[in-house]
Amino acid sequence: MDDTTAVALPTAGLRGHETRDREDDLTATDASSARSQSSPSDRFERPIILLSNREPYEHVVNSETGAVTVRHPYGGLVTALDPALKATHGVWVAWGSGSGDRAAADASGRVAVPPPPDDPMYTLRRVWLDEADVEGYYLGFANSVLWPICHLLIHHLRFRDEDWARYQAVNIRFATAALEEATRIHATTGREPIAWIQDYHLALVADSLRAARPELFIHQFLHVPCPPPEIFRLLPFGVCQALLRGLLGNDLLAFHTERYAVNFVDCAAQLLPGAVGDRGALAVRYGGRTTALGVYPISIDVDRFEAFAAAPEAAARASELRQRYAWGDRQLGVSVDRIDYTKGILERLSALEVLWSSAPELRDRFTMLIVTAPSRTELRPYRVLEQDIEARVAALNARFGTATWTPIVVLSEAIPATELAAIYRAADLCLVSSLQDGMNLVAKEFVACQLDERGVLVLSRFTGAAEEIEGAVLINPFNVDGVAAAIRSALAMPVAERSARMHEMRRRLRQATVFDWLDGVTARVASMAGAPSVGVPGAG
Ligand code: GDG
Repeated sequence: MDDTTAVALPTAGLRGHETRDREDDLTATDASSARSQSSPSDRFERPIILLSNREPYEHVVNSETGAVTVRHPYGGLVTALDPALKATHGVWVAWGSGSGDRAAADASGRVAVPPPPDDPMYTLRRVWLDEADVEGYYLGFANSVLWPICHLLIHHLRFRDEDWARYQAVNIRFATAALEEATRIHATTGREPIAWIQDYHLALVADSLRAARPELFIHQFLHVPCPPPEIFRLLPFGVCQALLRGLLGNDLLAFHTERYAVNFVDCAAQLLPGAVGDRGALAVRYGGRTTALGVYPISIDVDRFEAFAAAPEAAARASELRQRYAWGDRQLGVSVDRIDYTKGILERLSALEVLWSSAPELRDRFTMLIVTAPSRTELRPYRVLEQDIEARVAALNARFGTATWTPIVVLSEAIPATELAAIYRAADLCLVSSLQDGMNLVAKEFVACQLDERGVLVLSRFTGAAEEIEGAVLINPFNVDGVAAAIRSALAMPVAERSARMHEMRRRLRQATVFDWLDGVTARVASMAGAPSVGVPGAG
């Protein structure tokens, strides 16, 4: 989970303004719903030590005034996990990436959060990375090796020994910080904490924690897809094995879909000597222990998005957008992504080109609003993609546009989530064309904000969301003609069918929010954490 927006504390209200500056915060906004303050975290009777690459609170110094503000990246993940940490008074271990982070923390990198004027409720333990660490661990191995491998887009793979060395060193640093916190918590409370690791940046941490503290219950959630062995084995053999061993340090390793979990079983069974996989039970036995695999599709704070879309300002903004782009029988499409090659943005533009050339009657009748957020711009493929998108949009607008109609409208400045909700509400169609996507939260946000139930979700088959959501028009983004045909049929879909599909999608989404996700994960942890993992005779 990576991306961009920020909120200056104290926490803003519903219309809180956000400024974009970096990856993880893209789902950012402001106050979380009342529901997030309660329930699932109550299941954690033991304190949690959560580890993630990005931190939940970042101190930033204004270079001109010297004033320090605190940014709270309310992504779906932070919104869900911050209350769990608050309830158990746990510790969140993360990269201290803000310019004011060191000054705000003590000598060990600890700072109590949330910061004043709120009451501090848990400890943020910052891990310090220098420029070479960021280059090798984050931009290098995590985002130029694991990210493309997990998304099967291997032509973007760029493996370098020095990045791998940095990745290992930084993972050990995270593990060391977590172990210090576990020792401290145990000494002060007499309770053994639970470690919860987030995502692919920290694939080696569980193994290190396990070696140093065998009694610790460790689980990890992977937000990205898990590739099949044919792809995973493109990594150097020793690297493959180290990553698998690292992840098998977990008691519970969780994914968005069963397909990813099965892929992991296959990778371990085929590529790690001594590992025994069980596809049926979703478990891997290795080194005398069993790692259970879980399937927990992540979701969004549905109430929060609905409330944004229902706000009078959002209703006014939505009707303004419709008057501008969707008056009469005209229709408005929307897409929202970080600029990332996994999102299939160029393929989407190709499909739109086919659409407007093969169906000239749709010119001036269908406008596409594309919300794009710059991402990982330190990496060349991301900069090149940004330029390519700009050039393609300009060419398409020049080819099909008229004095009164612009086919593709791009919004690339910071968009607050409140504005995003209004855009989702106004749209007749949402186009998600990811080439691969662990889940894709945009699809769920669109459904949550469709209060008028008029829109059609056109969704890539290769998202985790497509395996969960029923009622979308599914597409294969590699088949550009097929995508164009799907858009055409979505635009022609009768109102009654659209509304029936959207109504059902909304009903189901309300039963599977991010808090249900957290509830599912915590229930499983609670049921397992009492029982240490079982030794399996004969497993290597
Ligand atoms: C990773 C996995 C998995 C985008 N532009 C703006 C904005 N966004 C928000 C969207 C959405 C989020 O960014 C993107 O979430 P996705 O799930 O679509 O994709 P990733 O960033 O790649 O997330 C993914 C996720 O982790 C969770 O596990 O679903 O598969 O790749 O929330 O709304 N938000 C605002 N302004 C923008 O301009 N406010």
